Amino acid sequence: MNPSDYLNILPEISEALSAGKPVVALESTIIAHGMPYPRNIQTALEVEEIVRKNGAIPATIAILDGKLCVGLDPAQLEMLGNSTDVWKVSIRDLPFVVSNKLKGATTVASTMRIADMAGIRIFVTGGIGGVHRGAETTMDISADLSEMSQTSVAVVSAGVKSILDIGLTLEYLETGGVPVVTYGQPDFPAFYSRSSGYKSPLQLNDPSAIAQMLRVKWELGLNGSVLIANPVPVSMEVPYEKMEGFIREALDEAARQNITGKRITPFLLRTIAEKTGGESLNANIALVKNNAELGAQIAVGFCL
Ligand code: PSU
Ligand code: MN
Repeated sequence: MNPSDYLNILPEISEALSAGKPVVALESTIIAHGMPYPRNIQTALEVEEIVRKNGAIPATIAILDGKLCVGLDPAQLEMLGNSTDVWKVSIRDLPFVVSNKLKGATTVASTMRIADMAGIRIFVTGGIGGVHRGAETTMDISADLSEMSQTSVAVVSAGVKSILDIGLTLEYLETGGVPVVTYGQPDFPAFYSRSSGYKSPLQLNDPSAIAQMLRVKWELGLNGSVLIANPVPVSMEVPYEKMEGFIREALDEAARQNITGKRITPFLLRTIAEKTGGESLNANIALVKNNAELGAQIAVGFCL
């Protein structure tokens, strides 16, 4: 078997790819483990619609029945978003979940890998995984970062959530040769907040300029991702200082309950959403939609 024998690409998507039309990959961990039902499904459908309105074809990626699925139908989305037995699949989980024909939601790392196999170059998410606070003792550094240094799929995110050590995450991306470009402002955004206290290494103000940079990077033979950071819309922002308190409480709670490894990110997301009484969830949904718009525009520019 070749890697491509494991792919199950919806006809609309494979036709678009062979015709050189814009396609945007979307992840499924955000649906299965990042947001509560039913807003997760509703958001996933709206995000696909936004990608279409902006001229690209959406390709939500997940693992079902031993296949790497590129593009899901509404029933499959519903199943992923409303089941309790869906695996969170990062790179190392891929062979186990595929060979045992389990249900799998893909993280940034595994979504990138599968998008690459399918030939999709632009991927939209909410936030990437990174270097966790305290990583100097836990060694908890997301496989998203190592993936970004090797796989040539650009990632549009709202920056990095401050459940992570943002400074160390930016350092790690530099070491991995991953350009970090913020759209439209000099500050690197912190997911719920437009500013993180860190300057963005790069700034570009127009989707076609971002598309051109991607083209040049890969034409130069420089493999790997580009992190495109898109600040949350002003009206939906939760200020950094306000989030910081909730994030510290969530981290303390995780330590008390001894939550580690792959469970930590979903645990923190859920706890923060509860603590902010839904305000963080509304911001999360708004920023993913905002990223879908930018990602589709970049994909359109990339295909010209
Ligand atoms: N950060 C967020 N929202 C998310 C995730 C991260 O702000 O939904 C998810 C993504 O799927 C990401 C994964 O790839 O968590 C990272 O998990 P880990 O830290 O276990 O690698
Ligand atoms: Mn981890």
